[in-house]
Amino acid sequence: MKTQVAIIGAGPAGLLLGHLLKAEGIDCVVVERQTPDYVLSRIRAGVLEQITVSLLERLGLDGRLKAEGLVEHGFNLADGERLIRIDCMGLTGKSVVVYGQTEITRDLMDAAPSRGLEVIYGAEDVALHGVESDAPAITFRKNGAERRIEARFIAGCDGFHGPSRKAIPASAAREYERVYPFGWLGILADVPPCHEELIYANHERGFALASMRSHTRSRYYIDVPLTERVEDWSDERLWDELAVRLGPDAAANITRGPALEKSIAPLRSYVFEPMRHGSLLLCGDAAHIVPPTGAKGLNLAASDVHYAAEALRGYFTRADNDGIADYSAKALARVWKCERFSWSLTKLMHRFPDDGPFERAMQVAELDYIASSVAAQTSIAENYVGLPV
Ligand code: FAS
Ligand code: PHB
Repeated sequence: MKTQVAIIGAGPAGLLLGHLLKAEGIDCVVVERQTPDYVLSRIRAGVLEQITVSLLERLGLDGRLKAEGLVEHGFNLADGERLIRIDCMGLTGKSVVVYGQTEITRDLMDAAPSRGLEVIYGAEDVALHGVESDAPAITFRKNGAERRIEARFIAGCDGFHGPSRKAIPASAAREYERVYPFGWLGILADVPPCHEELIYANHERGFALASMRSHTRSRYYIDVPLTERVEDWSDERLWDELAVRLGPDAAANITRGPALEKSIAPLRSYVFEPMRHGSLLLCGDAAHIVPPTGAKGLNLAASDVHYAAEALRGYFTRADNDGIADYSAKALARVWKCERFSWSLTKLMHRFPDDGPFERAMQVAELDYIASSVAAQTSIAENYVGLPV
């Protein structure tokens, strides 16, 4: 089989890139290890920046997003005594949209057949070949049969654990990583949110986040030591802890209900450079991971895909190779700014095991400063709604 771009991974990055390329008449195929149901079962991001919304608008795939997404003009930081509201709309003129990653993936998945985007699910042992040549290929097994796809480019959209990054020789790569000493225990429940906007809380017992998926479905998180197991946390124990950490005002509005999903996600900051090697471009979690504190993971995947689609469009429609040559530097410039924001907000809102009184005093002072400074709030707001692409 021959195509112009072989895409590995049918998460948001791979599906979004596939649709953008098809819309430009560029031939591509998406190859995914899991089944559609498995991909949709993963509960992840919830907050969309304008770049993500605009890509779905451009594809005409924003119907459900517009109907069901919650436009949020601000969010809140809680320090155990008060809510500090960050007025994103007032400070930046922009908002965010609360709409689950699962729903975006579903919209992209459902539209693929009618738009001629081929997605091959259940592909086993995907391997990359000849990424340093102009004629790379991927091989895989499907229903026991060996398959090979030859392409001009490979887009590695296969997440943190996929094979694409590993196809770049260590001698050409640089990695940066920080693993955090805690994970996020998340619960999804069909209960109304406790507040109309997100609340990120730094309580003496630890971090909590009150988020949502709709007016009737909520998503909450607390940070837990890496030794914790999800079976150690009954729904009741988790609702009790959320009520304490989010503070009495939010707690008074918490509606409890059975978990539809409950899981612990590890947190890390990670960047892999370069994001292009020969004919291989990396997009999304295949190249970088952020702690979810800044709600950047999914949105960075979207900006990578925006840059990659522009570069590939230039190559295939104008024989312009500059976009391909500039892709890595351009994508990494935004990646690093988002890594900084996600790391700094994680540092501000979590209690680290090695923190002493001084580190706690710095957090109190920074939250105090944010509460009293329009400049500080504007900086947070412009990062949260999404830096320019
Ligand atoms: P994805 O990981 O979503 O997709 C990669 C795809 O490649 C998967 O479907 C996978 O099955 C496939 N794949 C992997 N190996 C393969 C192989 N060998 N062959 C073929 N296919 C292969 N971000 C936020 O903004 N907020 C959050 O709250 C949040 N929570 C998260 C919780 C968890 C547990 C994780 C892991 C991530 C979370 N993220 C969050 C980040 C997340 O939303 C990612 O940024 C987003 O999924 C990135 O999308 P992709 O780059 O498409 O990677
Ligand atoms: C979510 O709703 O899952 C969510 C929202 C904001 C974050 C992280 C996760 O920063």
